[in-house]
Parts: sequence; structure tokens; C-alpha cells
Amino acid sequence: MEFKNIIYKVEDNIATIQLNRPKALNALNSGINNDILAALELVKADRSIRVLIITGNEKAFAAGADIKEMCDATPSYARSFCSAAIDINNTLESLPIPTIAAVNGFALGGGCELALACDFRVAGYKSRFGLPEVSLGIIPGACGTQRLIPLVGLAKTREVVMLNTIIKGEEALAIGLVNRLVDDAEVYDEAVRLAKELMAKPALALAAAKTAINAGAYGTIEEGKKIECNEFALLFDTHDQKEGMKAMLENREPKFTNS
Ligand code: DAK
Repeated sequence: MEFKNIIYKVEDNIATIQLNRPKALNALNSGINNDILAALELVKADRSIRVLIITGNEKAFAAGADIKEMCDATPSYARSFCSAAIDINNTLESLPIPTIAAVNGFALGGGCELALACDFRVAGYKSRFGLPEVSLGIIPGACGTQRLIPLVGLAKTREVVMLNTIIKGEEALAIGLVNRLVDDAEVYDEAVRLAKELMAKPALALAAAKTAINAGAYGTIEEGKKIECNEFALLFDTHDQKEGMKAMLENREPKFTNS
């Protein structure tokens, strides 16, 4: 499928959504949001895809929601525009495969929220993360405040949201906002390396781990504990649990079938 505002490809079981509005620093307008939503449907429908990478270009992952589109919006337009951003981020969070944001340059506002909704973030030294919405007279609306808290804690979240402090790559690594920091030219390749590491693991165990982690991060710990226990038990109905444990006992490499 051809898209106007993104480039979508699938290679070696890895899907990549590249945001592609370079002149606007990949600002997220309705057009690009709709393209991302449509691409996510393709990802959901293709069982061969094991990891999704979202990336931008060398100057920007995404500099936020499109301010030109939002500036004169009415509340009802804002609501429909907003629901697309929320849908995208919730879909990323609930996909049964790992997701990686490969971030060069600016990841601001809605762009930062998009990166936060991914399971992993790989960034370049020149990356810049921030939630500058308060300076525009609004607040983050695609769950940025909620996803930032479990990652970096309340004190840092208040700085980023209320003081609009911009976090540079090195600090982002230090505070746990990104998982890997590499030379700017290496960001996408590093994301692919990370994807391949993940693909060596059994897919059903990864999906269960994602469900349990997100339950604890965004729900109550009590709910998270129950969900973890349930996911744990269900995995004993899989080939890969038997194979993983037998391989360990037989001192050999496991042959996972993702079943
Ligand atoms: N929207 C629209 N256009 C943008 C943009 C944005 N967010 N960011 C950059 N651009 C455009 C610029 O207007 C410029 O366009 P032309 O003038 O060439 O036509 C072009 O991209 C290049 O930008 P600059 O010339 O400004 O480039 P610089 O390198 O000088 O500066 C910058 C880069 C990233 C520091 C600067 O562009 C900037 O401050 N951009 C705005 C960053 C920002 O405030 N982002 C947060 C936007 S608010 C919600 C969901 C989500 C949201 C809200 C609600 N709900 C579900 C409720 C999200 C809100 C936001 O993200």
C-alpha cells in the first residue's frame, strides 16, 4: 500500500513505519495520523511481522502534533484529531509484538508521546525529547504525562511537563527514557539489531511479558500481579515453553517455533 505521509516497509519480519513529512519536521497532522493508523492495521494483519520500528528522518522523529492544524481548531475538531493520536499510541501499546522508536533529532509533544508508547527507544546523541505543550497553552493529550511517570518518575515528569525542560540524548539514557544511545547515523541500524535480538526470543513469551509489564506500569500493582500470574500459566500450553525448558536441561540451544 502506498502512503502519502509515511513510508511503510516489511523486511526480514521487521515492519518499519517511517514518518515522512520532512518539511514540517514530521509534525503529526490528520493525514499522517491516518496513514499511521492504516499501517498499524497492516501490521496487525500480518502474522509474519515480529517487531515494529517507528522512525523519522535525521532532523526529527516528530516535532509534535501539527500546530498549524490545531491552532484555530474548535473543541469538537480537537477531540476527533486527538482521538487519532490516542488510538495510535494505545494500539502500539497493545500490539502483541515488541515496538521500537528509533529517534533522531526532535521528539517533541505528540512525537515524544509516540516514542513513549513504544516498548523500546533507541536514540542518537543529537536527539531531543520534550513535552512543550504547556508553553502552547495546552497539556500533553495523548497520554504523555501518564507514560512518562513510570519511566522517569514524578520529579522528572514535572520538569518535562511543567517547566518544559528538553532532555538531550545523554540525559535521556541516564534517566531511563531511552534504552540505547548511539551515533546519530547508527540509530536505525541499532534498532534493527535490537529487533533481531528480540526475534531470537519466543514470540508468545514476549507478548505475555509485554502484557504483564504494561498492566503493572499503567494499572494497579494488584491487577498487574494477577495478569502476570495468568500470562505465566497460559505459556505452559505452548510448544516454546516445553522446548525452552527441555533445551536448558539437555544443554543445547532451543528451537523456538513461536507456537
Ligand atoms: N507543527 C507544525 N509545524 C511545525 C511543527 C509543529 N509541531 N514543528 C515544526 N514545524 C514546521 C515549522 O513551522 C517550519 O515550517 P515552515 O516555516 O518551514 O513552513 C518547519 O517545520 C521547520 O521548523 P523550524 O524552522 O521551526 O525548525 P527549527 O530547527 O528552527 O526549530 C523546533 C525546530 C522543533 C525547535 C521548532 O520547529 C519547534 O519548536 N516546533 C514546535 C515544537 C512543539 O511545540 N511541539 C509540540 C506541539 S503540541 C492530544 C494529542 C497530542 C497533542 C495534544 C493533544 N490529544 C489526544 C488531546 C500534542 C500536542 C503537541 O504536540
